Amino acid sequence: VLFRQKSSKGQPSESTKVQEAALNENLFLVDEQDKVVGRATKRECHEVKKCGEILLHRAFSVFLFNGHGDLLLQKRAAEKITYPSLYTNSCCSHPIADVAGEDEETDAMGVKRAAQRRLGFELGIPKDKLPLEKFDYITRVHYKDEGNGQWGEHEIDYVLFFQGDVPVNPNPNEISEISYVPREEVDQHIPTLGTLTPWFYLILKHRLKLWWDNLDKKMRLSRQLCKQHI
Ligand code: DMA
Ligand code: MN
Repeated sequence: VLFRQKSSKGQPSESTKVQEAALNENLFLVDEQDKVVGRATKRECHEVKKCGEILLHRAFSVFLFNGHGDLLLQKRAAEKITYPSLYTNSCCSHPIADVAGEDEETDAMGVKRAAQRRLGFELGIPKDKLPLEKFDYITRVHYKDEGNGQWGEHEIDYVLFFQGDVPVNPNPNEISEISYVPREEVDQHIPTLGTLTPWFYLILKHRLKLWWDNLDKKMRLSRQLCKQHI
């Protein structure tokens, strides 16, 4: 455990306010073919409706490996509105409709820009250490999870790999722990982390080890949309 955030009683903490403010950001709504069909706020995109429906939106999941090929994992801060305090992959978020360039679909440039922005915000990695051409767009995963019944996810999630030795300085409003896991320790280490986020669980269960084993080969796998419901 590299650091732990102090808990504050009474007033909503600074990080709770940050999380609530972010609910007003506009995300991209997509159809099942990942065509943009509109926009909606982060709040609207994560609210589970009475019928169990959740608006389908565009997202990304970064898997950040160091030069040795160890994967950075993070524990989400307790103040995250969705999936608080769960262990997950290095960094996840959404391209934002109001940020210039995050709508660009060629070579997944929009999500790569969003990933660069969020790796700066969540993990404190300087932008110049994260050149856009070093991100590998692996595939997209369509999944839905009803979360705690109030807040859930329904996304087309772009899986991005990035390998490099980058300095990290985690933002405690977002992350309460990080660890680097070597490939050969993943099976023994991950069960010690408790419940995982559903998207990380899904990617880990189906494809992560195959992709990880081929990190050096920069293997290009099928980019067709994988559809997974858990
Ligand atoms: C959303 O991640 C994206 C996926 C793939 C679940 P998040 O909840 O960490 O988003 P944010 O950091 O923007 O709150
Ligand atoms: Mn989402």
